[in-house]
Amino acid sequence: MESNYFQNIVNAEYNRKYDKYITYGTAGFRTKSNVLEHVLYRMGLLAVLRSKATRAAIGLMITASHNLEPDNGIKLIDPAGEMLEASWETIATNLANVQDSDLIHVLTDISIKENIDLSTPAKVITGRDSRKSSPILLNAALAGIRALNGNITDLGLVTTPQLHYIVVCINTNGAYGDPTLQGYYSKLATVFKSIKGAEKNNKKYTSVLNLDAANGVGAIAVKEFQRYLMDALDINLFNDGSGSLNHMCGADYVKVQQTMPLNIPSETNVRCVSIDGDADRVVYFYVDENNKFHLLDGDRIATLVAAYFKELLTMSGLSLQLGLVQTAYANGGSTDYISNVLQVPVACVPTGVKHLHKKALEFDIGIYFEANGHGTVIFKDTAKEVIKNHAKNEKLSEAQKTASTKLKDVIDLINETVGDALSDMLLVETILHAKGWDIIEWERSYNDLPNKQLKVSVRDRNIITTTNAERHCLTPVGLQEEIDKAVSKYSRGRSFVRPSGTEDIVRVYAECENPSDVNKLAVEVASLIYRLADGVGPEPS
Ligand code: 16G
Ligand code: MG
Repeated sequence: MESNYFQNIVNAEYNRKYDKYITYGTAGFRTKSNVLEHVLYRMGLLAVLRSKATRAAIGLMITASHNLEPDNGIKLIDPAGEMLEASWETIATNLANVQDSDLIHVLTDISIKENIDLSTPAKVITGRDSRKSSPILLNAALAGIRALNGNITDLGLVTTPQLHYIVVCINTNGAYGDPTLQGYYSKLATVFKSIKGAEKNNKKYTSVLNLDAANGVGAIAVKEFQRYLMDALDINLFNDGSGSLNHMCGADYVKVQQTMPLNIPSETNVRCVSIDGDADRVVYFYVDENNKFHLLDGDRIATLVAAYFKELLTMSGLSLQLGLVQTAYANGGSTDYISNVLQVPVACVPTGVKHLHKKALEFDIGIYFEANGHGTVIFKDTAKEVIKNHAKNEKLSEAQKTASTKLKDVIDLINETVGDALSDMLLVETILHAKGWDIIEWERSYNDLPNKQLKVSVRDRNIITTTNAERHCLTPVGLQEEIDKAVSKYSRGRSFVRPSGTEDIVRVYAECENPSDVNKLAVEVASLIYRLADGVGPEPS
């Protein structure tokens, strides 16, 4: 059957027109949009095979997240809402790079090696962000899916987390939720309103916030949410799609530059939120009376959420295992606070959602967040069952009952399938409201160490290899020793380097106690890379 099955896939329109090697990286393929058409076509083909292999619906999202407008990309979403399984990333890379004449052969090979029953029906759910190049790339993907007779549900303009959500809803036959966008908005907004109750404000908490939607697809989702939330949250929307995507705005810009995004008014102590171009990351920030910028990033959200869950578990009398997962980018201040004050177990894994998600699955309630604002909370099915039954227990005290009901309800506020900027924002708002905190109170829980990130261009970034969750550099030989020497000069100093998975550069992270030293440390380490790893362009200074 194999040779016949693939006979319709030859399509000159989607021949390979670009011969640079392209890799399925941290979050799929991501590069200049004008070289991606054949890749999208091939990923349409692959999505059909993946669907047949897993006998479930697969998601295909066209986005380059926080990258600027000229870029685009694609990620495939596995049946349980997770990132594509690692072994298939290699398959995807291979398929994207083969010559057109080898395509049928490679597809046949995949179907044999993966033992795919080609008569199994296939279903692919597609979505795209708001980039101008996305419709063309979507057509290429749809052509690929159709060439192998896959069934298509195209959701049109959606955030990445909305697509993850709908894939899971479909694959659980609606048990996770109604598999529509209306279902998504309604599930989250309903539970948000019900937990928050009729009181809009509470002590220092007010329901007003300024939201920077990065001029991305998240702006559409925010407008929809506003209809469902009604006046439960007063969102002032900025960068709503009328300006250029991710340009001096959005979660990545705010996190890396540690500055206000374009267009957000500098209103003293007003809670501000930035999401990224596909709305799977969120950070908070504000400016104080001295016009000083304050960032509350993924680490802050993680600690706020961990403290809230710990409190609810203690108050409800449940002994479920709570854990938090971070990456090397987590600020040392947050890690100390989580371990020493909250006393919640904390794990460190390599960058990339798939690593955090996997580790978080080990806990009954696993909270994971990257400092860049990507994260969520996941619950073991058994934990959900325990919480549900506990909330029904008639013997509980009033306080225990309230806490366990809150715990049960808050599960529905969380998009467990992947980090979701808007669901995370609703969770943060719920917690701040419950505590009666403004953003200043929230920031008070611990002090971040001053930190700095730099990029270094080198001839081949893969020269840099790391271990120990990217905290230790293995090659080039000698680099780690030099970094150690540099770090030892600064109180509470820490620095690490790693090749980016999304850009052709090496990233440097540095933190230390004294704000005036952090630049020095970052530049010192960046110069070491430049010298020991064959830097190109100007030396960092
Ligand atoms: C992608 C990852 C994110 C990671 C970032 C690192 C997903 C869905 N997203 O955006 O988790 O933090 O890449 O980028 O996995 P870098 O390798 O360029 O530093
Ligand atoms: Mg994103």
